[in-house]
Amino acid sequence: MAYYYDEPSRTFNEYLLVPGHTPATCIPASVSLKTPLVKYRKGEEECPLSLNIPMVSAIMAAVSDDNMAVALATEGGLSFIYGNQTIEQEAAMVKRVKDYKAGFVESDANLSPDMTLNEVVALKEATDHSTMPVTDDGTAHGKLLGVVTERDYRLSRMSGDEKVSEFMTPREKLIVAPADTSLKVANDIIWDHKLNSLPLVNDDDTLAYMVFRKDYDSHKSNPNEMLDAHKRYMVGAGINSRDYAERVPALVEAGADVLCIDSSEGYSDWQKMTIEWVREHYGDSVKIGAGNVVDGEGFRFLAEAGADFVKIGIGGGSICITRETKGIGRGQATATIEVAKARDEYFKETGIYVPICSDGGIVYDHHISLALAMGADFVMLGRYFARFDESPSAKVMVNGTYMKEYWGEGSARARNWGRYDLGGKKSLSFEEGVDSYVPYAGPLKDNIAVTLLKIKSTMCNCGALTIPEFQDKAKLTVISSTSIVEGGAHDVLLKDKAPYASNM
Ligand code: RVP
Repeated sequence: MAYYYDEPSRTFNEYLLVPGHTPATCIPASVSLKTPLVKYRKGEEECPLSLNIPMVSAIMAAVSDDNMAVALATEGGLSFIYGNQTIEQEAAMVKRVKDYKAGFVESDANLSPDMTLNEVVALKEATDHSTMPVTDDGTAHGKLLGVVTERDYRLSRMSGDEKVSEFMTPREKLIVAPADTSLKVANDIIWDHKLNSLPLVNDDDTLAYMVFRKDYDSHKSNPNEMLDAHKRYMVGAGINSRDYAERVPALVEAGADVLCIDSSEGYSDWQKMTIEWVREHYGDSVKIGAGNVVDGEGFRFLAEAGADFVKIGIGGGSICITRETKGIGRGQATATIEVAKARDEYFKETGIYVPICSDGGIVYDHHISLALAMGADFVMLGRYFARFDESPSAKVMVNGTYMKEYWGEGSARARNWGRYDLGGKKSLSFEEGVDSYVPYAGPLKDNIAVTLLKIKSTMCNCGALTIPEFQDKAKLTVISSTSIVEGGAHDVLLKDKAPYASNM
């Protein structure tokens, strides 16, 4: 006879935190959101890889490319580059993140000397950059011949046909520095000479990077940056349980800091075999997460198989229709609570703490706080990040409002058969995801600042300065459907329909 659970499975929206005592020392500015990403012997050793904020971006083509990875690592989180692309493409994205030197810009607005003023203006509009290096071949790494800024031309007085070579500031008048100049020294030169930018050149006078005054300032104001031992941004990468023997070496070679098997349902022998292959070839030096599961049994299976972290969630994603098409899944809150219990039991038995990640279904910022309180070490978000400038998808105007495109990995658009693989032929026979729009929300940095402040404030309401303390002290209550109504603005006529949650 089938097994029946006694309780219905619940979503985050059905829970609230009941505040605890807040000591005077407990203020958002003192809260640490540092959290483990991979397994370790808690109490005996330091976690070898921690996140500075408990947020990672989803393994999705509409969410996590190298651009998103740099933006999120800057804020203390981590992206998992999507795996539904060729091995070469994914490895190249990982490498671009690892090669990215914060503050050292590979110019994407470059001129050749025989381009015209009209072309300069068009390039400025297209890229939004007003400082443009001039190189012999018009590329970011050609021989440096000069620089054009807005101070070099006057549109009202000059003909659009005038050549760049006639009005650029030529190389001999430029202050430049060698390619291996540190960011700090580059910044000193910028200040000493009252410059806005400084070209860094190689020995043969080809252009290496540009350093801009504003970038140094922003580098200094990101204390949470996720950096590796060589001060490079950290990045994760998605893999599947089919081509791992080729994909994993390429990603490791490219510098991926952590891998994650991307599957809609991970309680399977394929995941075990993938982890075993990684252990056999790399021991513990390559970190690999697995999932997704929704109960304690699934967690234990993957923990015993050697997963470095386990991801939770089936069917809760905003673009996911797995529950409708296949009838499998579980309310995200219930799944998180049960897996957290299994994680704690496993820790008690073995001394090994396997971090867990609640993946999908985060609609409001406070859902992140709930997931953490329920025992998640970090959360994975797709829709949340898809809304920002840094996501790879197109920004489009729909009915007078800016939107970003956002589609599921199980949609016909993505055709990510690897994620839904159950053996057999390599194809996606039916859809488990949809193609959609999400409201455009601007830069990641601004949005994440608000989200983190809300999480920290909630933690203070519960008297907690760290995530483990929060998990220890949290008091959670299931709420009735009428209290959910009471929780929003009610019985008033709203003047402004703008959503009050930043995460809408
Ligand atoms: P959300 O943050 O609610 O948008 O959910 C993102 C998550 O949804 C992903 O991390 C993944 O687990 C899941 N997903 C991605 N594609 C699909 C699908 O097409 N069904 N689901």
